[in-house]
Order: sequence, then C-alpha cells, then structure tokens
Amino acid sequence: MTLAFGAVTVVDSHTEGEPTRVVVTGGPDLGSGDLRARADRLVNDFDSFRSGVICEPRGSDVVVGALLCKPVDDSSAAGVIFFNDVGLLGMCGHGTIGLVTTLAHLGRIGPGHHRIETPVGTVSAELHSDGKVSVANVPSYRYQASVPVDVPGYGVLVGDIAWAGNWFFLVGEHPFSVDIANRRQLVAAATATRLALIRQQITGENSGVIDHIEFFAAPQTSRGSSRNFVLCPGASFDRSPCGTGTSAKMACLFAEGKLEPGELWVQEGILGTSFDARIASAANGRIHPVITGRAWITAESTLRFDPADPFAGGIVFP
Ligand code: PYC
Repeated sequence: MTLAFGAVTVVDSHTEGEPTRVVVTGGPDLGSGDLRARADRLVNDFDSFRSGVICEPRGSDVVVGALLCKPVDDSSAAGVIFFNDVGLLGMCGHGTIGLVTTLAHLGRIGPGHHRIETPVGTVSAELHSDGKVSVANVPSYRYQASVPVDVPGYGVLVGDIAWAGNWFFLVGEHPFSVDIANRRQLVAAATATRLALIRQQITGENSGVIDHIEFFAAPQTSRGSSRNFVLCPGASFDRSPCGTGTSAKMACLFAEGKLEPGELWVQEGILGTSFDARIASAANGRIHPVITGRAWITAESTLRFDPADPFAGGIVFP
C-alpha cells in the first residue's frame, strides 16, 4: 500500500523493563467496527503502518505498539490494538499498564477503574493513587496439560498450552538457566520449541497458533514465586514478566489445584522485575486474572513518514 502517513504522535513507556509505544494521533482510519474488525483492517490494509511505527529505524523488535482507538462503548476509556514487529497481539498485559500510565500522563484519566476494549475482549484496569496499575485480563484457561514436543537439538520438552489473550506453551522442566546472561541460548531454545510446535501441528483451541513460549525456574528474590523467560512472536523476549504470560501461568496452577483465588503470585521476569498477580475469581475452568505492575514514561515524540524514504514502512527482516 501507499504510505499516506505524515506525522504520528506517540508516547513511549516501559513496564517493568518492557517498552510500549502508544500511538496517540496520526493512525489509519480503521472504521467504527469492534476492535476485532479494526485489528483485521490494520493487518490487511495498513500493515506498513504497523511495521513503520515498530520496526527499525523508528523502533525495534522489542517494542510493543498500542494503537489508541475510539471505543465502541462510550463508557470505555479507550480501545486499543496491540502489535509488534511481526504482527498483532490479542492482548498485552504490560502494554495495558503502559497504556493506562500514558492516558494518565496525558491527563485523560485519573485514579480509578477504566474499561479498555481489545480485539480479544474488554479488560479493565485500575490506576492506583501511587501510580501502579492493576489489569483484569480476559478469562484465561489451561487448554491442554503435559504436551510433549520433540525439539530438534534439544530433545523432548513437555509443556502446558494455555490461553490468556494470547496462546502460550509453558515449560517448567527444562535444562536451561533462566538468567539474563543466558538470553541468547533461551531465545534459540524457545524459537526451536515454537517451530517444533508448528511442525508437529500442536496448536491452541480452534487451531490457535502458539506464538509465546515460556520457560520457568525458581525465583531469585525473597518475594518471588517463580521466574520466567517469555519469547514473544518474532525473535525478541519480554523484558517484563509478561502480563498475559503470568495469567497463563496462573490458569495452569489453578487447573493443577496449586493456586486458589485470592492467593498472591509474584512472577519475576528475566530482568528480576516482577508483577504481583492474583486470581480474582474462577468459574467453569476459567480464571479471571489480575496483574499489577508499574510503567514509566520515556518519551513523547512525533514520528515522520516521508513517502520518498525507502524505509518509511520500517525495515522488515525476512
Ligand atoms: O505483557 O502480555 C504481555 C506481553 C505480551 C507480549 C509482550 N508482553
């Protein structure tokens, strides 16, 4: 498509280390359908907008984009479509914390509860008076337990498949050191696992593509319940403990009878930062997870797209 974008204003933040870029103005016209329909339109008609905002030279593969949209329901604070360097995300926990912090920074919301529409359902977020944000994610569940996958070069890994706004493969038993110094090996092993799942046609419900891989290990802080490493769609890993990944983990713990509603779960990420998480309630095998964390504003900028720029749509690596 032809890039018609001139100036796009964005606010950047990071949530426990993981960046979010909220597109405030200058996004494409996606119509007035629900967020699912608008997300489809973004992918089908404006993919170079997504890649131009997120990929190099304006961004990087670590950044998650959040396109701020007018909500369908006027009582919602916002609609949002999350995306990264390779495509769309259904939901994004750290990104919702970044979005709420950004809306507060812009003076659009204050402390209290706010509804946010996403392509996978409406979530709610509470902005606390100390600046922390709690996100009540979409209902989450373990779909399958103890699924073996033969990963070339690594052997058989056994993991659970869970939905939490994205599809996850969660591996507790593995030979890897979940330590930031080992990040290249973790990315390689998780990427090989994701490819093996695809090759062996192991999916989420209704053929949902499992695009997030999580490895778990013992916590390294006195408050922590567990430490994780999360490979995102593409080749980057979550610097935060991953809000949807933490929700998926709690869904699996609940299914095993190891975590009850109300109990605190402190999920450390690969940088040692953490989310405080709880199951608010559960019914019919689904949990309602709540994740609490902090975000900090890092930049307010205007992105420029010159139609003559060969990389106006970003550098898209094969
Ligand atoms: O926090 O849910 C999350 C997330 C997904 C991908 C990156 N962060």
